[in-house]
Amino acid sequence: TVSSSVDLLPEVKEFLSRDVHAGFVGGKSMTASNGDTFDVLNPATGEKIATVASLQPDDVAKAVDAAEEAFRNSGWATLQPNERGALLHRLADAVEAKKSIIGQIEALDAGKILGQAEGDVQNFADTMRYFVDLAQHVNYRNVLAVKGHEAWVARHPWGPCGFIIPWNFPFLLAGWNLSPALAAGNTTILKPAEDTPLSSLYLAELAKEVGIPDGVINVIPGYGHIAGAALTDNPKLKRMSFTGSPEVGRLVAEACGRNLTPVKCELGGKGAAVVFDDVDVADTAEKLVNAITFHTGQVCCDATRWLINKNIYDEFVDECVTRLKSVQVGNPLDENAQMGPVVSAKQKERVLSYLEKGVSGGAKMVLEGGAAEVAGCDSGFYVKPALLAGTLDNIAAREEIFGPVAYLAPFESEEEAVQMANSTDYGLANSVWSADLNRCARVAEAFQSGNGWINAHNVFAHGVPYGGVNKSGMGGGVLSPETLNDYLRPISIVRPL
Ligand code: TXE
Repeated sequence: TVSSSVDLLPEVKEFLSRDVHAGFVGGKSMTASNGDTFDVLNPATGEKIATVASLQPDDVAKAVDAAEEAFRNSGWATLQPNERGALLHRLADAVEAKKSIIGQIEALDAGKILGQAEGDVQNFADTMRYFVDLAQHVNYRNVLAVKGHEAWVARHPWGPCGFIIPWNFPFLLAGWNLSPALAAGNTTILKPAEDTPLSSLYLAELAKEVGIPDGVINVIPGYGHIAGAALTDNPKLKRMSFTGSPEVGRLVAEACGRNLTPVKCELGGKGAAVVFDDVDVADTAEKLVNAITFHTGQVCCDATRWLINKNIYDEFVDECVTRLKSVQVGNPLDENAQMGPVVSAKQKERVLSYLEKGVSGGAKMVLEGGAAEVAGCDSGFYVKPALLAGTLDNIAAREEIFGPVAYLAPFESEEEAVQMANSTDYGLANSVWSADLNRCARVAEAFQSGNGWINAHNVFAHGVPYGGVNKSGMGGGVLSPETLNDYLRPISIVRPL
């Protein structure tokens, strides 16, 4: 009944046909100690596509023990970087070779447009290769010139590292998080989000197939407050990395603080796009519309506050409205779909409630959003793009909505625009749009955020750190040489001569 122009691959059907998708610990599948499971739905149709083991605290403890055991005894941590790299390159190659399979699993599980899901799979492979290659060039014995002493800094992997990731980029974030830790020789425990555990479970099996030792990559599906909390509380973890909401980030950081476990948090955002009056209005409107509809606006670094110079405000808004109205909402497996559903009924509710709260708080509805109907997908979690306008103290301009909703506000001067962009507790990514590149550079550096983009939004490159400040995160971000360094434990060795 579902309007889908793509047939599921036999491997995907086979994968989904399992009775229970177990966790993967120490190279073996693991069901919950108490037998609990949870259902995974296809956001496009609301239909159940898998039953997944809901791992319990005692199961999580076993996963951390398995990672610790593998760190000590599997030989993984003591391989030379090139030997470890050869195995990880095999994993990256296998992921790339299975791009259409993993892409379909991800599209079904996360409600992601198929081409975008495949892009995430490719990004996983590219990220793993980037960190593996970088790890060949680390100075693992950095000799220091100290008068009267022989001294050096040696760098070793830490041990078992924990990762908790969200549902918006499940496979890509598995790659961004695991790659530096693995390339540096650590062992890992990954807790995927309960909405989207399937691609991580597929990955764990693939890792075993290519010869990554058992216990190096453990995947523990489960609820955040059960499996996630048990992982964060585990004192045997040497490092923790969390990606998700600020509310849960705080809980994770508190638990890690109690154990003095170093923690990296990548949290939400409320990014601004500052648009000056010398831009090509149609081109800029198109790019911002593409950014806010990409993965249905469930992107933490999105521009969700569009600050527009008052001279072009009306023209810009008209351009955006026309474009947003023509966005084709549909099943992610339908080749004509430009924007898929949001991830869950809960997320759909959240998006719709923010539209209501925004309007009752005084915002003007410039383009009415609301629930969207998609033929053949009556129970899917679809919403339409929406535009609100008003002052920035409105709740819809302050809080992260995580849907295809942008909030518009006019500005008069550069100074005012910067002040408006920075008037948020978040600090992940902002962009500035102008033909005057000196002005762009000035404004971008005045942003209080981890990332500032010029005449573009959502630009990533391996080597450029990506991460937030303030309520958007802590711990230095991801994707850069510094990230690899985070996963290496320094020890200073000194001998008086
Ligand atoms: O995230 P949660 P939710 C924002 C976005 C979204 C909102 C809510 O605004 O609408 O958060 O999403 C695990 N201890 N972002 O509720 O709960 C959970 O199982 C340990 C932005 O889904 O933060 C999942 O694996 N772990 C964000 C992960 O945390 C716990 C992406 C994220 O879930 C836990 C996602 C606990 N007590 C949401 N409770 C971004 N920055 O991209 C939950 N988890």
